[in-house]
Amino acid sequence: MAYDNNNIFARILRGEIPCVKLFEDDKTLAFMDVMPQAEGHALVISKEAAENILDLSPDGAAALIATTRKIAKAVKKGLGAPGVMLAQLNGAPAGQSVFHVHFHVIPRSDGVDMHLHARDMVDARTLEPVAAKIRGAL
Ligand code: DGP
Repeated sequence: MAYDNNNIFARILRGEIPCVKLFEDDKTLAFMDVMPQAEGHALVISKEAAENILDLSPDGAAALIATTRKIAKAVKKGLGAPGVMLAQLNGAPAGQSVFHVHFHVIPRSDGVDMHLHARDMVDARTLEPVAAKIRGAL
């Protein structure tokens, strides 16, 4: 499948759709997931036009991992998360629903189940106070 320039994350990168931003550098962007599977669920995307990690350049993959690690540390510290889950889905059969390469960073705690993947959208305004805590720990 060819990369679709109008996928939702490409539109966020172009500033056509808002996001609750956490961090940005020349190769990556991190922001809050609007369909969080847990409070503090963040996404880290590459600025390369790549559908999945298999299409991403080695340099782009290295940058994506570096930022994912940075955000995971901030989620752990800023939210006091005992565990942090990283997920990265390649292709619809693997559960990918937005076809622009990204990592999920999901805080986890004992005995707290995750919500279903990409199911329920929250009001973006509710994400800002959580994002502020993550930013504060970067
Ligand atoms: P995946 O299924 O791995 O491609 O995950 C895509 C994630 O993107 C999913 O958790 C829901 C989230 N998502 C979908 N649309 C938007 C959006 O417009 N803004 C934000 N911030 N997240 C989105």
